[in-house]
Amino acid sequence: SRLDIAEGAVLLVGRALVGEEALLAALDTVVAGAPFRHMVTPGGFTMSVAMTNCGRAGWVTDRRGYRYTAEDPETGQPWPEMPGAFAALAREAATEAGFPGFEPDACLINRYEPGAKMSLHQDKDERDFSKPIVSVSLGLPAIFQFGGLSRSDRPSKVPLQHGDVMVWGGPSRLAYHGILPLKEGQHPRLGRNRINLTFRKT
Ligand code: MD3
Ligand code: FE
Repeated sequence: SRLDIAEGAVLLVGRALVGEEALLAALDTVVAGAPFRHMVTPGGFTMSVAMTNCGRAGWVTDRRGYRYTAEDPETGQPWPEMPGAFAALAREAATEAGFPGFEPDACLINRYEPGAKMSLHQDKDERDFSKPIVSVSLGLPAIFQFGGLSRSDRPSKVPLQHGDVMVWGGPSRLAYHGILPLKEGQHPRLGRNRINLTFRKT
């Protein structure tokens, strides 16, 4: 089913379950080429979320700042190619949510273990905010916090389950958002992990 969360923000419940096995197989291939790692923020904190990327551009952070790179800084090699199953899902979900023609060049892959969280933030490292962001939740459930355009707007809570796809466009593109600390659990296919694929046009 399709749920409108806010203007431009659409939750496609279970949308990634069709083709789930192809998606998870492609994920394994990407992670074999570019393993998860805990990056460091410009402020010197190690993130609780482990990250990797695929596609022409990958999001990285270190003491120097946040940016997109063509190469994995751990290896100097290009990030793994965006799998066809990833690109197709992102494009189709964006179209279903009212944003046709979405061709992401970046896929950030976040891995949460129990206790990991992502504090409220905005995604502002891209050039064209008219393009949406598509995010795919896999594995353990999480509670997503969705705020407004100002950090002080009280966020609402949206539970996200394995297979859910969210599209954030229009006025929602610059909303503050975050993930509450993951609860303990076991997922039949992904164990003690939540994986989030975030597709962006940089
Ligand atoms: C709403 N990731 O990587 S994805 C991120 O579940 C990030 O790992 C979270 O926030 C995660 O930056 C949330 C959903 C998401 C992504 C971008 C957004 C929601 C968004 C941009 C604007 C508004
Ligand atoms: Fe974000």
